Amino acid sequence: MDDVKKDGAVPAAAKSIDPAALEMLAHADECGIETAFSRADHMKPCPIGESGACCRICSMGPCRLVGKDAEEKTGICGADMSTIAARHFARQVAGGVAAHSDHGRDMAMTLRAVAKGEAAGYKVKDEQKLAAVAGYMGIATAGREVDEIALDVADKALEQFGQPHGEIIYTRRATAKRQALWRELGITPRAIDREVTEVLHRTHEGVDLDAGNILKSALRCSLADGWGGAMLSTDISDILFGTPSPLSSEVNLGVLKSDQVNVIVHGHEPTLSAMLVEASRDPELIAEAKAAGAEGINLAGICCTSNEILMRYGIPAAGNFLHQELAVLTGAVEAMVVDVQCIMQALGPLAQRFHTQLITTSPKAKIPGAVHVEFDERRAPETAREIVRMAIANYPNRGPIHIPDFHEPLVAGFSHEYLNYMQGGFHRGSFRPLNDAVIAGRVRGLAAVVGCNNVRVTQDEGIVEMIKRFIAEDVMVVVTGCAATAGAKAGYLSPEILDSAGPGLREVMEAIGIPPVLHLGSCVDNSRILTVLTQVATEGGLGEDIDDLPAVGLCPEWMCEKAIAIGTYFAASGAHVIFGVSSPVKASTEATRLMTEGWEQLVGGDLEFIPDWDQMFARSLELIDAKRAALKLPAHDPAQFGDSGDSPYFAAIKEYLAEQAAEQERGLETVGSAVYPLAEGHSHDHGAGHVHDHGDSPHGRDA
Ligand code: BF8
Ligand code: SF4
Repeated sequence: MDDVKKDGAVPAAAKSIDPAALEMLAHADECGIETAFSRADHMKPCPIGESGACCRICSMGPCRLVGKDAEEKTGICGADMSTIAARHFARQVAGGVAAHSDHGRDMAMTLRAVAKGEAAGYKVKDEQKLAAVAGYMGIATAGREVDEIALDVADKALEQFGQPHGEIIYTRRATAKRQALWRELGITPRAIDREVTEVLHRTHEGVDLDAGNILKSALRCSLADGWGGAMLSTDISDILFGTPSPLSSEVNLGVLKSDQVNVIVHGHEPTLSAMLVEASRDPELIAEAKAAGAEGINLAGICCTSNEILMRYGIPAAGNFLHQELAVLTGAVEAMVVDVQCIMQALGPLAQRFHTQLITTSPKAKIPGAVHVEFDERRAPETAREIVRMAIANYPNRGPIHIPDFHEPLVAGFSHEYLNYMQGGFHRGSFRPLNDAVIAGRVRGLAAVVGCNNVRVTQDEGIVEMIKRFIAEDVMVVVTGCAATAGAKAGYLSPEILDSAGPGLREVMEAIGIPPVLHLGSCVDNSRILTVLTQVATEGGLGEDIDDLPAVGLCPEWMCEKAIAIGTYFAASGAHVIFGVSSPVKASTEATRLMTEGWEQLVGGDLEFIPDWDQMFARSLELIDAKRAALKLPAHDPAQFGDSGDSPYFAAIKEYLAEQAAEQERGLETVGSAVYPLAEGHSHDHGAGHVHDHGDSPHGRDA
């Protein structure tokens, strides 16, 4: 993998493992159009900056510490390599926390507007989740109106950003042991904006000059994301749009339709895209699309906005981060609607070479070449309709199209509430069956495979390799973000994949009734993983805290600051975390030591960078097995279990998918259908005519 990358141009076949991407890259070459993949051939990473050895904090520099004795050198102010690397890393954490948390703030602002009756088209969709969140926040619910509670929740959420005193309230959702440890170390986050500001202050020229101390402030800052901004974002999205429960959909560029108006949503926030879901199903607009010569309106997603509306509405995913340009290259996208984060500026000039209308919607994120239609929650349904109409009007402008015929079925929509429900129902929800399976060794451990695509490594390869190898070794996998989309494109989020799971894992997944690879949502939904791990730790039998669990977190293809923030908050929460690609502190032996042994001693978790997939996987199993041994659990023995037949549950899913495929053959729209018959009150929304059997509610107990 990475050896191919060292000398510039990467052979075409090594750019991606996704056949749709390879087909589109060949098409781009034929058209003479550049993409991030081809630009990466001509833009090698700067080895000094890549390794953390460049400081550009002040204008006496930039100072670059290079050469054999680089670690003995200093910058002009005397800053040594460990300070320079740690400072840069901490600023990456602050950047990531700022991005996720500002997204969380916007969600809280929308909830506030809803509660005050000022947001047209939105409402509190999940009252049970609202009550649960009010409970975490100590807000009374008895005898109160939904909007009153929602207003208090929104205001409490907004307080978390700038409160002058106290601790971020959601840190109380961690285990008692973890809370005490954070306090003892002085890393309990106080307010979200304050932690970001403090890292920027400390890493200004001439302030904190001790790498260990700088990195400790990075830990505290990251916790303001994981147990602050991101967790609030997940919760408020669930309140407004529904807590996810499993549903089926499809993924990859083949979800674009040659005969329909294709609208792609791309970015991270679900607010406007949820309204676009409604608009794309509006009979009046569908009629207008037909009048323009199309068969209908097809909404699809890229990046985490995609995950948000996939998880709740079953809207298909056109791809992950590196698919954004490839989608435009199909020539079949009438409008690409972007909000914030992970949007390439290259989309501006690229869209102008096709008929695609690039539409920016956030005042925080404008792109040259795009039309700006600003999102305003007071008139969101009208904005969404306006955008869909722009797309319809653009349909006749289409030139030749090239849609690669690759699309995979997937099941998404696993919230921790649903996992509780699945393991015991509404009143008895728990993680007991999973904990017992880990204790017995049927499930060897748990792995979270999350994060981005990065052109410096073969697209999706590391993510898919890890998922494939983990489940074969009886390790249960949860996925989020672009990693979830990568896994889905390779077929690993389909129930069929149970056949690739090890015998112990297979038996347990059949018994519980969940697949071996669970899509938990977007990148802010990594907070769901913190909740799951905390609940597993408190369920009993696997120690007392996250650092006791046989679990690892992996981000094989990390790209941006948000990924760094996520990795750091998992480490600060006690998890062993491994990133691929390249270490941003590799130039400093001391910064590297501090983030591995140093953090392990402090918080029980750590952050390692291992670019080689084989070594990454071997290290993951080593960490999982070491935790099993420390808990005095039996060593994993795949021969001990096995030969389970298909449970009625999986037989039902397979039958369901077959039916769905048949219906699609007949031209019926079935994407987004519920996989399981669930109670009312669950999240996914398929419009009129969608009915459910009654049963237990998925909104079970919470950690
Ligand atoms: O927030 S995984 S490339 S889209 S940053 Fe961006 Fe990375 Fe994708 Fe989701 Ni997360
Ligand atoms: Fe150089 Fe120090 Fe300025 Fe950094 S802060 S650029 S190391 S002089």
